[in-house]
Amino acid sequence: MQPFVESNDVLDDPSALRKRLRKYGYLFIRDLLPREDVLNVRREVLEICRDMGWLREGEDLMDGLTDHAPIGEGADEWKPMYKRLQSLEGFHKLKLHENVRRLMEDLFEEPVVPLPMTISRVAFPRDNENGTQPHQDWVYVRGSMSILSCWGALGDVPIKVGGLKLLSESHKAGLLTTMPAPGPGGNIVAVDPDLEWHQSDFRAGDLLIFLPLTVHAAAENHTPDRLRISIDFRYAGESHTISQTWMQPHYHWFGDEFSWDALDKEWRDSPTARYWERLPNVKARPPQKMPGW
Ligand SMILES: O=C(O)CCC(=O)C(=O)O
Repeated sequence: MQPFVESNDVLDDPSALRKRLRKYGYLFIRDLLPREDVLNVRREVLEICRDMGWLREGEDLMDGLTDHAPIGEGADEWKPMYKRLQSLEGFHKLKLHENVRRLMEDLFEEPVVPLPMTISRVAFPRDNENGTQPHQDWVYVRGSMSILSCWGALGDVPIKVGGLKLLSESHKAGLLTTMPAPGPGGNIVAVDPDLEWHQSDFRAGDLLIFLPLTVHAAAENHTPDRLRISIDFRYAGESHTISQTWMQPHYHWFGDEFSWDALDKEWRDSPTARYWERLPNVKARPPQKMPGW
């Protein structure tokens, strides 16, 4: 395991940033988002977890300590937590921060569109076999092969708590065959043993940006009691096609509870709500079918 190659040194050099992205299949930028904004969202998510009875009583809320049996994504007990989480304006607003937008414009060399669907994982300890398995995002995201994924920890996530690990240079192998697997996404790809996994401690505000063919996975949580909470979202250049599916909230397939009408009720008048309707060029199209799917 190698640490991520940090790219803060070339943050002001768009062509060097693009070169790094092409070489490794990812960029790791420290402190791209304001730490306080990320920690505020962490606090709100942990308040929801506390209300659900998931946290160990008598502990500091921000430590996110649990003694609850693992609850898997999509389970009945998980749904009310996730509906409240997806209703947080601050959660959806993080991806719109100008630091992210500016970086994306440098990478795409044109105005950009943040994809509305924004994902959070609230992953329990003692549940590593159900973590996200090695996969490529394009299988889920579709649309342009250049759409960039961004992953950030909602809080400080040292290596022992897991975070995200990524197979450096794996995008150079093209689109890989998937097999069914447990955990979010439900698929796994074979990992090239000649390539190296990269992983580092994440601090609140750091962002890992990667190509849709870069293989990545949840790293194991080696603690007995720490929740690992994250955000992931995607960006496209405005001339790139986005799958219509990604204009919807995450888990919209669960029905009206997970529609924008249900989720943004409290902040409908804010600039965060339906921002994509005010963008001049959004190329949302029905998702392509994949051969064999
Ligand atoms: O956080 C996770 O467990 C998975 C996130 C992921 O795979 C992604 O951002 O594409």
